[in-house]
Amino acid sequence: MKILHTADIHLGAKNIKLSQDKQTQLREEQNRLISSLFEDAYQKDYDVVLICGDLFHSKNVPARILANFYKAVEHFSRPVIYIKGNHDEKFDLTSIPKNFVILDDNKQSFEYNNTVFWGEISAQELANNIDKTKSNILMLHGDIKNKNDRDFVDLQQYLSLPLNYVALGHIHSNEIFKINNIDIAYSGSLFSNGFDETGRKGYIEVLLDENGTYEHFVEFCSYSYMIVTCDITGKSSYKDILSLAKEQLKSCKPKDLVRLILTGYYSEDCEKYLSMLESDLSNYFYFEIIDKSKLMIDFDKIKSEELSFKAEFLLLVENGEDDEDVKNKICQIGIEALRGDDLSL
Ligand SMILES: [Mn+2]
Repeated sequence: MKILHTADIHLGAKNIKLSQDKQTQLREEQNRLISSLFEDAYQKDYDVVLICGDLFHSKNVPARILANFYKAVEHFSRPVIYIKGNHDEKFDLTSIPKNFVILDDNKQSFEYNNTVFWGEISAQELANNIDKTKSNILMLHGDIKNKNDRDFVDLQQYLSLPLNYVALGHIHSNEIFKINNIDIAYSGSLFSNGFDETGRKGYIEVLLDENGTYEHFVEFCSYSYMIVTCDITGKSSYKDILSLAKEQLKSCKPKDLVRLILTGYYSEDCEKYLSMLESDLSNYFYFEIIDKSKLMIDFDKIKSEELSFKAEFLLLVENGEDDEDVKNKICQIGIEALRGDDLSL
């Protein structure tokens, strides 16, 4: 049996920080990706698709997105098995395609090709109903580690049962592991929806045969949110900063949403030309720079300057009664202000 395990698709989610135009483009891309997910699943002969919760972001998903999703599911024609997550608890699932199987309180299992898929079932009930002669796959949505999470799931109590695979949803990064010799995985979210979800996104391919269970992550989403840090300490010109930033951005693709964070210290004679840097580097779907770099101030050199306003300022602060840390902070901000720079407040 060949299974495509996904979760946390969050259809209808928006990144409100993006312009309306970019939001629309991203939404269209997600629609296209949903169609191609099920088309690929069909072409590559997956037997079933599992969706472990948070398929919808809220109960109000635009009709066009829903119609596109249901059409893709229908086209796949084999079972698409779904359990609800905390985001789609209240979603109305009335007009769904025939091959879309919902596991909930009313229907706790679904059997296909000698494999039983279980969802929304307590460990006790599962223990009473499980049939060892078949393959058994448990689907859960929740946090298995953090007991304080409202959606905590106590996985341990299921792990003495004869399960072949546990498909998890809720945590948005993918993770494959084994406990008590049972293969378990979080597929992670299919798309990311912000800079708090960086890295490549995709699904888990699970192969089940008489010898065991094998699974691996398949990168699928065409874009990622990427955060790249660039320490400009020691760079003496705009050209140097630009080439360092280019080097650091090497792993980013044109379809990515990229945040470049400048850190470190730059010398007084080095100009960063941030807007030029932004336009020289902006080969991405979305690009932003966050400048956290600070001016490196050679206090001794400034103080030795004659008839200098900056020198007068530093001496004034130095003779004050604040402690050293406060004095340094005042000097840093004062010199930045005198240069007309952004203040590192
Ligand atoms: Mn989620």
